[in-house]
Amino acid sequence: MTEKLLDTFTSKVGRAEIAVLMPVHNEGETIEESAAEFYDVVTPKMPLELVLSEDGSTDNTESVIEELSGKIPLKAILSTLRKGYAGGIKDGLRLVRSDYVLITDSDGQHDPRDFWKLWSLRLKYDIVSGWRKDRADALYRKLMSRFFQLRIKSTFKLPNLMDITAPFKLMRTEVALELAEKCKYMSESFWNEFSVRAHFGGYSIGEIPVTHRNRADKTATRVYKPTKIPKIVIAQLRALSKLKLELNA
Ligand SMILES: Nc1nc2c(ncn2[C@@H]2O[C@H](COP(=O)(O)OP(=O)(O)O)[C@@H](O)[C@H]2O)c(=O)[nH]1
Ligand SMILES: [Mg+2]
Repeated sequence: MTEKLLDTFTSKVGRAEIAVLMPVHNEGETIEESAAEFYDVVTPKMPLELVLSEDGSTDNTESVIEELSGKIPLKAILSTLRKGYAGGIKDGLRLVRSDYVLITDSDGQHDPRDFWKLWSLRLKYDIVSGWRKDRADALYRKLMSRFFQLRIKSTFKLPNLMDITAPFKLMRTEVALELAEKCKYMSESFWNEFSVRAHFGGYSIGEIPVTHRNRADKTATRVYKPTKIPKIVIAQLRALSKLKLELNA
């Protein structure tokens, strides 16, 4: 495995109160637009620590990020080994120096302007989460997500949240680090495990409706490819049992 770190943020900007962390895998078509969109929305009001955590891409993602780091200040990890969504988030969090972090996908499905809605609630809840009221994903993907969210909520007696797996969450960086480090079972559904661990850790979660758009490159999901579904379902059910065993012990 080779890993490369890029940092044009520290010398050009230095410090910020907010970081936006994006996991990135094979997003050569989308990453420049989605990262720049966040930068353009946030930086007129305050400095932004943009952190891109890329791994395992087989397209031109790496060179797009390298070029982008010359245009806008950012930090990036580029790794030849695929770490998965959870691994990407955990490694990216270690680069964050800001007090708050928004974790969001890099495929353009979230609208950066919604960041301000979450930001305004940061003192009210430990974790502010975007609720994808009209979720722009394939039907099978939405049904699967709903099934697992219901299972998780009833198994772990979670409060009645609308969208625990929403990949658009704002919190203090120390909370993100503490919870992410504990997540080890649900590699395909990081946010399910994260929300359960947040609940068990006594952290409050508040939701606010946000826009959910089609992927900017119009192609299907990187994670939940239809051919991988049976394997993912089995892995998820196994992970759920392990988490239950650990938390009941
Ligand atoms: N670092 C990293 N990011 C990933 C990996 N797999 C997916 N992603 C990113 O995670 C985000 C969500 O992936 P996506 O396929 O859109 O999942 P979906 O929206 O849940 O269907 C995207 O920004 C991907 O680039 C991975 O193995 N490593
Ligand atoms: Mg997506």
